[in-house]
Amino acid sequence: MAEGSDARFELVIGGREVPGAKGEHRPILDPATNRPAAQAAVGSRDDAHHAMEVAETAFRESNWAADDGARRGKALYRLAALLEGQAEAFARLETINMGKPLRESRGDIAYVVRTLEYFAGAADKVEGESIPVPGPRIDYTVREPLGVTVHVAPWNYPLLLSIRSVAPALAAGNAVVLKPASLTPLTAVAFARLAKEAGLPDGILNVVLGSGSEVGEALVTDPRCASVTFTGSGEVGRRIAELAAPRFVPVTLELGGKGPVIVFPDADLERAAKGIGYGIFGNAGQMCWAASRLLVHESIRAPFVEKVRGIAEHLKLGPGTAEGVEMGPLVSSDHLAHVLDYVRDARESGGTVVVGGAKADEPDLAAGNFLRPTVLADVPASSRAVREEIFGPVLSVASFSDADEAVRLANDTPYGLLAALWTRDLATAHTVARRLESGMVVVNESPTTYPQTPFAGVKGSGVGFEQGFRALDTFARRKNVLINIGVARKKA
Ligand code: TAP
Repeated sequence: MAEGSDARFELVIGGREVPGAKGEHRPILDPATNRPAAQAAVGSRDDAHHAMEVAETAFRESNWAADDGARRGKALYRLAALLEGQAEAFARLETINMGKPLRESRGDIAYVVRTLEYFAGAADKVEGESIPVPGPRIDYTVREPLGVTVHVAPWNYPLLLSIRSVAPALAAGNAVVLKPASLTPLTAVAFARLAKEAGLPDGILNVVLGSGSEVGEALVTDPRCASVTFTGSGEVGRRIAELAAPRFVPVTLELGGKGPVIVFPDADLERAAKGIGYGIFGNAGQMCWAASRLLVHESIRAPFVEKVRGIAEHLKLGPGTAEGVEMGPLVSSDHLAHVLDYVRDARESGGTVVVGGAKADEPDLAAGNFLRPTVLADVPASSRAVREEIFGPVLSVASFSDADEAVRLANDTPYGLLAALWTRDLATAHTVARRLESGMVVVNESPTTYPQTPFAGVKGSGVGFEQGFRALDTFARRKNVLINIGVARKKA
C-alpha cells in the first residue's frame, strides 16, 4: 500500500481512482509531527453528484441487488479476507493519519474484518414474513434494498465507523457512497481499492473525498440519495437531518456523548481504575462513548482518584507508530487547542487540575498534538467542561452519597450514549442500569461493543442504531404483498 508524503489518495468512483473535477490535492498531516503523510484529492459538488449517478446506475444495472444474497455474502467474506491479509498495512495507515497507537489501530482493523464477516453471514438472511389474514388470501412481506445509501464518517475511528454502516448496507443489496472525514480519508480509499478485487461490481462502493459543507451536503441533497447514515457532531447531525427532511430521506444519526462512569464502594477498584483509564485515555479520549464524567462514591473518593491519577501520570505518550506507546496525539493542532480551551475554562470556573492539563513539551513530542492525560476535580456541574463533549483525554470527577444521587448526576446531561457502572452487587447493577438514560450501559467493563450488539444513543446522542442483526432493517425496507387466491380461474 502506497505510503509517504507524496502518495496520492484519489476519489474512487465506479471502480476507478479519479482525482476529482478540481484536480486539486491537499496534504494529509501526521498528527504526531504535523508533517505531510500523504496527498488527498479535493472532491467537489460535481464529483459528489457524479458518484451518486454512477452508484445508481450500478444499483439498477449490475446484479448486486437482484443477486442471491449468498453471493453478496461471499463477496463480503472475500473483502474481509483481503483486508485481513493487509491488516498490518491498514493499521499503519490509520495510525499515520489519525495518530492512535498501532495497537489500537490493529484492534480497529480486526473489528472491521469481523463486522464484514458478520454482515456477510447476514446477507442471505434478509427475510420477509408470512402474515395470517382472513379469507382466501395470502399476505407476505419482502425485503428490498433502498437504492443508493450515503454514509458520512468522522475522523476518530476512520475505517471502523465507515464500515459499521457500509457493511449492512452492502449486505442488503444497496449501492454505497461514502464520504470520510477530510482529516482522515486514507483508509477509506485504500479499502475501496479492495472492493474490485473482492468482486463487488464497479460503482457499488464509491468513496468521495472533500469537505462536508460541499461534498457532504451535495450527497445528502442529491435526488438519488435513499438514506443517510451520519456519525459526527450534533451540530452537523442537525444540519443533515434538516437537509434530508424535505425529501423524507431516512437518517441515522450517531452523535456525541458525555458518558458517566459510576463507581460504587463495593467495586473491584483496581479493575475499575484501569477500565476508567481506558475509557477516557483510549484513542486519546477522542471517543463519542468516552467515559468522561467519573462519579465516585464519597467514601472512596480520595483513594480512588489517586489510583486514576497514577494511571494518567504513567501513560506513555508518543507517536502511534512507536513501540510501547499507550496514548498518541490528538488528531489536529486545532483540536488540541479546542480541548485545551475546555481545561482553561474548567480552571477559570473554579475547578482544579489533578494531573495533566497541558500540551506535552518534551523535544520529541513538541511538534505533535500531544496533550497530557488530564483529570479535573471540583469543576462546577454547570461549567462547559462538565456539560459539553470535550472529545479529548480529559476526565472530570464528582462524588455521590447514594444510588439515587448517582443516577441523578449521571442523567443530568443532554447526551445519552454510553453509561458505565462498577459494582459487585447484582441488584445495584440491574436497578441502576435500568434507570440510566443512555442507549448503552456497561457494567464492570470499559466501553465495549461487538458487531452483533446494537450501538445507539438517546437524547442528544442520536436517532436510529447501528450494528446487530436488526441494523439490516435500516437498509432493507419491507414491502407487503396481499394476494386474493379465491378468484376462480377461468377455464381455458
Ligand atoms: P463533524 O464535524 O460532525 O464531521 C463528521 C463528518 O461530517 C465529516 O465527514 C465531515 O466532513 C462531515 N460534515 C461536516 N459538515 C457537514 C455538512 N454540512 N453536511 C454533510 N457532512 C458534513 O464531526 P467530527 O469532528 O469529524 O467528529 C467528532 C464528533 O463525532 C464528536 O461529536 C463525536 O462524539 C462524534 N462521534 C460520534 C460517534 C457515535 S457512534 N455516536 C462516533 C464517533 C464520533 P469534514 O471532515 O470535511 O468536515
